[in-house]
Amino acid sequence: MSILLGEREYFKGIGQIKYEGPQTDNPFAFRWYDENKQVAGKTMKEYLRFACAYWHSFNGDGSDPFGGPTHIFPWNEKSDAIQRAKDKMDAAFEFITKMSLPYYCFHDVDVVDYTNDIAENDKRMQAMTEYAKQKQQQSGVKLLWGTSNLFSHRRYMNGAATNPDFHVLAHAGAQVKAALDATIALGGENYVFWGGREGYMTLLNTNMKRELDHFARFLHTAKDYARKQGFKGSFFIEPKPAEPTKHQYDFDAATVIGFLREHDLLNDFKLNLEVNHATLAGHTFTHELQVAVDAGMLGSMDANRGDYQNGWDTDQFPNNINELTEAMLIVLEAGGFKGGGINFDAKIRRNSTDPADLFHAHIGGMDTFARALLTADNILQKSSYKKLRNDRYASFDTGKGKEFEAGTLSLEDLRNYAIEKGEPETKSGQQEYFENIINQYI
Ligand code: XLS
Ligand code: NI
Ligand code: NI
Repeated sequence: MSILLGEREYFKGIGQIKYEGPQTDNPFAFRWYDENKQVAGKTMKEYLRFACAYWHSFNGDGSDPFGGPTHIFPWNEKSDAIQRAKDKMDAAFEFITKMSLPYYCFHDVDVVDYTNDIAENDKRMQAMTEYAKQKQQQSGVKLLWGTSNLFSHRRYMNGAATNPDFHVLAHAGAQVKAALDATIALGGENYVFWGGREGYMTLLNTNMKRELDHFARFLHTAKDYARKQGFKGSFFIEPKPAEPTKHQYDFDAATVIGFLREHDLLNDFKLNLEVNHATLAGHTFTHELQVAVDAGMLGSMDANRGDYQNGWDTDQFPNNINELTEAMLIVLEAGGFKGGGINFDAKIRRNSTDPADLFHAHIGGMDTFARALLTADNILQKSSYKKLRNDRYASFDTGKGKEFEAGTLSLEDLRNYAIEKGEPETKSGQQEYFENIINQYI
């Protein structure tokens, strides 16, 4: 991939980020991410399928509830909305190609500012779709997924598809239609639903059953429309337990899988799992991954990390090699993502104000994932990890244990076996040994 510049260069003085290996002193180089290196039968680039998130990288201005923007972007200078959106897209593709990121992801309103006029919004999105099409063609960068922001506008304060007012739901439909049209026109490989305000603030004013039925009906309606337009990709639901609502209906992986099954959506939908959302749900990220993998529902990943002291979605860039190694063990054993990839749903801090900080953040995240992938692959290839885990279940491989798994033993059979064999010997779970294997290969 070569750098794609627009009319002006936004990240001056920073060139293409290249692999230089673990010994390099260059902060603008990869130590572990070597896109052409083969791991588990694919190149790193094909395995990890990294994506840049438009919202945090080119819209997130560092503001928080206590203060306004700290990131003043040069691509926001023009007054015309379309021109501003084009400048931002120039900056985005310059960054994405300098980083050699193969994919990007966006919400409709990240690409271009929306108004209260649906026809005007559609016109803006169509203009930007044409522009993005050229950018993708010139650079080779692809769209991993598109989505619609159904949570920022005040009309969505009581939810979008789960709003008690049908009029609001219809507006959400209009917005999703346009975002789907754009995603399809750009060859987007997937489409994401993150249920921003699909939940409740208090059950006192909420008919949960009705809202969930509306949500399912909305997803069916959107899915049917996209399929009719020829969309072949996956739809992903992104679980999160709370924030901004007190309770979000897509609480965690298990809840979403149950919902999709109940409403006959399992064939078209998979999960987009986010690290920080798992933390907020009181789970490890590996728990969420394993639940999804076991159900054949692992679609994609929003990579970031939370903060051990703060209970909100801090969306920091990933840097924990132990945690990611454990995550990549699960992804590798599952044979990779089902159509998705690794999207950096992460933002630099409010006080990270140098243009270079966005590079450091992505370099760190990509290197940590690459190193985790290599480590996990080594563990699976060279260590006793898999054997140790399988051995714990050996009693189900033969004899009565096998018969139990096959469903041919009765409760009386279990009792007879217990009496015949007497008290079982204690068997260690060897947790510390398992933990040491991870560190041994890092
Ligand atoms: C917010 C979500 C959001 C989705 C896309 O917490 O992570 O960024 O990924 O709407
Ligand atoms: Ni996300
Ligand atoms: Ni999030």
